[in-house]
Amino acid sequence: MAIPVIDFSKLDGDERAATLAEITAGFQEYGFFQLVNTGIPDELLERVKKVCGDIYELREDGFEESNPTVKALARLVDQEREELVVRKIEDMDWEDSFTLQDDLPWPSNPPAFKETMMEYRRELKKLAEKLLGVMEELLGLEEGRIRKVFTNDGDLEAFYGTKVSHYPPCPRPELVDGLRAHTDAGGLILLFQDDRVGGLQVLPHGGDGRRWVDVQPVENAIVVNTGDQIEVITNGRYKSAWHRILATRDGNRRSIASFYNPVRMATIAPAIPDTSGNGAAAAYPSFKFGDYMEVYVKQKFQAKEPRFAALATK
Ligand SMILES: O=C(O)CCC(=O)C(=O)O
Repeated sequence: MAIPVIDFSKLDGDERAATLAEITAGFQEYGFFQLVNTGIPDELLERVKKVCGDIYELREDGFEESNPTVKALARLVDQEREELVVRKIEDMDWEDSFTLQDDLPWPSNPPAFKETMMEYRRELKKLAEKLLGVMEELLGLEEGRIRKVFTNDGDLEAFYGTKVSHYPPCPRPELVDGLRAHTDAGGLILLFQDDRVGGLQVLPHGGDGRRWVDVQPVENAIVVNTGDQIEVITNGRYKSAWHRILATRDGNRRSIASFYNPVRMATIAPAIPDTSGNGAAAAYPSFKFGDYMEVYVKQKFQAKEPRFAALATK
């Protein structure tokens, strides 16, 4: 089972219907797919790789010297030398990351970082909005319906954040994950991952629920996945998928994840009828996204169903 790679440029041509069918399968059967020919200039993507590589060079010493996970792993390896029993680290991740939002301060070094990433974020936001439109069409919702939910009926701009991460080489990848398995909390996630260093794995909906599938690096592709809020809005039709990042011994994996989410005060509720045939058992609650996030931050690496249940009883 391989994660689909879809040529997004075909959406605007004779192969629109076939492309829509591929996107439907991506959302429903896998929860993840990759888009190529998105319209984002390769030249911009090359600059993004360069400035993100440069910024990590400035952060690298800090990661090695003071990252808590690096320290925890070093302690574990010491214990192993003393022949004590050691167990995999289950409460930390082997990653270096920071977040970009238009209204928060940005790193000023390297000088080209801010300008390049602002340009990149504008492109990704356009792509996210186009994809939400595609999703509305596929679900038979009126145009702009999901955006209306995300913006609290047009009161505010949808939340849009970008997480810049590196997963540096890890001496003992069997003792810690790059990022532990989770589903994403929000709406639509667009990920620009490393061209060469893999590590992202998904549990596809159409699989046996146990076998992790690699999201293979594809040059200049954008990986798409959906979060828990899209699962509720689509009444379970587009479920958020479990994914994780394996730590690797060699290579420093870069990933830039853009999150297009509802605002915290947005009311999230199913927008289409339940077609699962499971009746009441499949019903999702209605809640404020901010309330969901309060539960999510404490339970990110646990199953999502208790989170939905917690919101149902509020
Ligand atoms: O780094 C990645 O490729 C994915 C990151 C991710 O899943 C997350 O930050 O929630």
